[in-house]
Amino acid sequence: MTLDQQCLIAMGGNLPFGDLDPAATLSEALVRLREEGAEIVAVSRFFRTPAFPAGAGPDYVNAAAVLQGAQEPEAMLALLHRVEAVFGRRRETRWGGRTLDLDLIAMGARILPDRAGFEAWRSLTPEAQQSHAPDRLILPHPRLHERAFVLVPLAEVAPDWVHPVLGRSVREMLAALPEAARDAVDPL
Ligand code: A4P
Ligand code: MG
Repeated sequence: MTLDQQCLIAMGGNLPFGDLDPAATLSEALVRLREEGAEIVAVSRFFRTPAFPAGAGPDYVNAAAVLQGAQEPEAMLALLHRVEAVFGRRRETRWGGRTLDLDLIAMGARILPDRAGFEAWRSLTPEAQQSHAPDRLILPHPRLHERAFVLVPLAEVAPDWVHPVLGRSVREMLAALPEAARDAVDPL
């Protein structure tokens, strides 16, 4: 697999879907992704993580996976959205509780829409982040480098992936986070 085809996804959920608790939903979502043709090459362990922002509902279960990304990024995001919908995902509040969130974290070294567009999303204030959701695909995911609930699982499956704008590997981005944030991410 060339670097540019390495497709990284983050998975999360903190609300039950029918009989499925969030960990079961994540497992079933992986089955469904395979059925829909995704080639999953690695999956991290599942982790229990405190909801962000603090107090925003029950703990999450988070994980990360590497997919073989022969598709265009937009097609991959559409697939992720289809699978979210199968597991009851509703979009009500930004950062609100959810049965399943599948985010496209990166596709190799691609930067979308372009460096300036990425930087504009990356540098939003926390308030603007909460009230503005992008209406198009941003890659890499503009918050990945700040989040232990993304980086801890990602470090198990893609420790050496290098952020094409920040120039740091997953391992390095994770090491830069406060120890308390890393320690709050607990394997199930
Ligand atoms: N969009 C643009 N770029 C991307 C991308 N790279 N990946 C668009 C996924 N989606 C992308 O996303 C909002 C819009 O961003 C969509 O139109 C999509 O096409 P969304 O999934 O509808 O809404 P969201 O999930 O609220 O946004 P997002 O960005 O996925 O939320 P976050 O920032 O990931 O936060 N706490 C813990 N502990 N664990 C979590 O997993 N997740 C969130 C969601 C909040 N708190 C959490 C967790
Ligand atoms: Mg999402």
